[in-house]
Amino acid sequence: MADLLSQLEALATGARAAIAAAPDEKGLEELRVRFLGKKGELSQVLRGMGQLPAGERPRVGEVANRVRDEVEGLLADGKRRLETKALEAELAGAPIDVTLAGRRLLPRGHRHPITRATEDISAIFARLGYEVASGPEIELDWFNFEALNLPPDHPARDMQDTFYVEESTLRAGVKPGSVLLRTHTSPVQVRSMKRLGKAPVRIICPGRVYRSDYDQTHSPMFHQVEGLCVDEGITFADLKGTLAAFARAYFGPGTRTRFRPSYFPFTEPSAEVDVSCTICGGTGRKDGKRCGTCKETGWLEVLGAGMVHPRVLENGGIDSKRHTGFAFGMGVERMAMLRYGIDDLRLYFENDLRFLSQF
Ligand code: 2NM
Repeated sequence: MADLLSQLEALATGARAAIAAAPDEKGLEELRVRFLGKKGELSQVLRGMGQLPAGERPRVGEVANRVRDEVEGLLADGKRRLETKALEAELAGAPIDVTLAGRRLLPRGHRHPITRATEDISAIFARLGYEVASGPEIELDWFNFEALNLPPDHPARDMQDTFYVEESTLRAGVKPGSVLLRTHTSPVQVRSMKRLGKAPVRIICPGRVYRSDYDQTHSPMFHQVEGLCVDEGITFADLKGTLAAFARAYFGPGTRTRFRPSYFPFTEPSAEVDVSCTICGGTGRKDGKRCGTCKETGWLEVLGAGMVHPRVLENGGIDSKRHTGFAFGMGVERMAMLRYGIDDLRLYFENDLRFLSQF
């Protein structure tokens, strides 16, 4: 028995010294195997217990358990000590520069061309002092039509052309046919005028709009940017100067503009605005052939505009005897097509990465 007890004592002494001297966690693991492993020193000693008289075994077992507990404790302490040491060494060493550029180019996402065009257009007007305004896509008939001087029998108000929110889904008390998906972003301008309650107003309203129309050149949802400028003494000359400056900023410095008389219920007078063709430069000919983009006319229609009808100003809470203003609107799908040479509306909604990755 004395023999086994002294072996256990020697094992404990050896383990204390070895664990204290272990250089790293790997060395510590080797020591665990050496002392406590299945074929380790402790197992070796315990195998000798079989030769002992039964009465002496409990005493040896007791000491063996104490030694195993001690060695396990030393190994755990040693692990904590080495972890702390490694961390301190790392902290004392060269710092990690988290601002360094990556070593590999990671694939990045892209803005959708519609987003990009919307942001580019808004940024140009932001430089001219306009603020971006937004409002609900589910709108009241009053803001979408009534306030904009569209008579009740106007074709745009027809079920054929506008998506109305079904009566059964409306809250109690809401008049049937009075809630719809906005058909333009003009209601945002009426809301903005009312909220501001005074001139000057300079806002740009980008967003989704909805019309019941679906074919090669129409999507039931599309994007618009509309703008509004109201102050004392605003004239048609301000409208022309602003939109000509916008066209040059968006399509390039050589871009010319042309204003043709038109009609909108919410503006008087009204105009359609053309820009010189971005493909053929306004010549109507491209590479000796007829320019297909402008159909050889040299002009592209890109904007609608006009002086805001006094009734619309009054509906927005603006005194139309003191103030005048101009407004304009454009379709973002078309603006992006002309800028990036996109020839098919469906590309915007197919989400084909071969298309999207180009922006
Ligand atoms: C257009 C064309 C002409 C327009 C008018 C207004 C408002 F709310 F101020 F009356 N906003 N936008 C307008 C005028 C829009 O889009 C082709």
